[in-house]
Amino acid sequence: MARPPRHSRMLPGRRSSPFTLILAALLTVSVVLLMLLALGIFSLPVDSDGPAKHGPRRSIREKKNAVEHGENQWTEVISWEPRAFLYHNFMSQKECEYLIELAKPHMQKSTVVDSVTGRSKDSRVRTSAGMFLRRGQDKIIRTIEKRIADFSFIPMEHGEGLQVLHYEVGQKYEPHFDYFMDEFNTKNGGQRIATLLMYLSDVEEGGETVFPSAKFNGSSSPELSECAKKGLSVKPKMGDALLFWSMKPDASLDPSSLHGGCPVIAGNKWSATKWMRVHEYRT
Ligand code: PD2
Ligand code: ZN
Repeated sequence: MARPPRHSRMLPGRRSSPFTLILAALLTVSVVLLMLLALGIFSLPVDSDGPAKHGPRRSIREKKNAVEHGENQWTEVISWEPRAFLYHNFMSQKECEYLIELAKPHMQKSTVVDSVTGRSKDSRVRTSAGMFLRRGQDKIIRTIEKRIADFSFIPMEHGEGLQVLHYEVGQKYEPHFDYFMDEFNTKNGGQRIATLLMYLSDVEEGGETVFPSAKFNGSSSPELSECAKKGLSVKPKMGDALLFWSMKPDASLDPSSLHGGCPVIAGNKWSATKWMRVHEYRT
């Protein structure tokens, strides 16, 4: 009887075991993935604090954040006297809408600080409605406050709670200083050193922030209201934030920081203010 050939295991046509097939499939998938990674077509999701931050590839979370906050975040120098900068697309539309919805049910007529007694009082100088949020109130607010600290170089602990403001047609905030003239209000945290004003909505007409004592070349855009033409002005745009300093780098008060909110002529204006102190502010 003829014996079976010695190398029958190697003969073509013999079936591979399921284990070999699975191994081969896994190997093929790994090779394809490695090739895609090498070509940069596909990237692994890594934590945004991980190494991908420093390379050309970004994690899915980083890309989402970039889209939400607008890839086009940029800084415009508004003036050096006073020191004022406009951070374009500082906040996402979602964040703006979140602050408005949070504040809406609690709005009350705004007040001003009496320069003699230091107490809040009703005034025709400021006709908006507003409400204070607690510092670090929730995750979204903490994220915004962390961003404010990063952009202003002033620690979060120096900030007062955010104040959300609403102006209807005709409502305004006459030119004023954000720093205090009384001794009472500086006991906690010292003087107000800087303000970050966030525009939570666009305004059809009016509502500009005006600096009547700023040094500037006097040219102004035709789309500004008459009030805004009386100084250096910023037109509100949803998501933009205006940082200006009430004190000079030598820690003296800066009178050129005089500023106001022009009357709204058409539409509605929503803004949020973060006042920052020289020292830590206890809430
Ligand atoms: O909401 C404004 O435009 C505005 C203008 C001036 C707010 C403040 N000041 C403020 O909150 O101090
Ligand atoms: Zn102000």
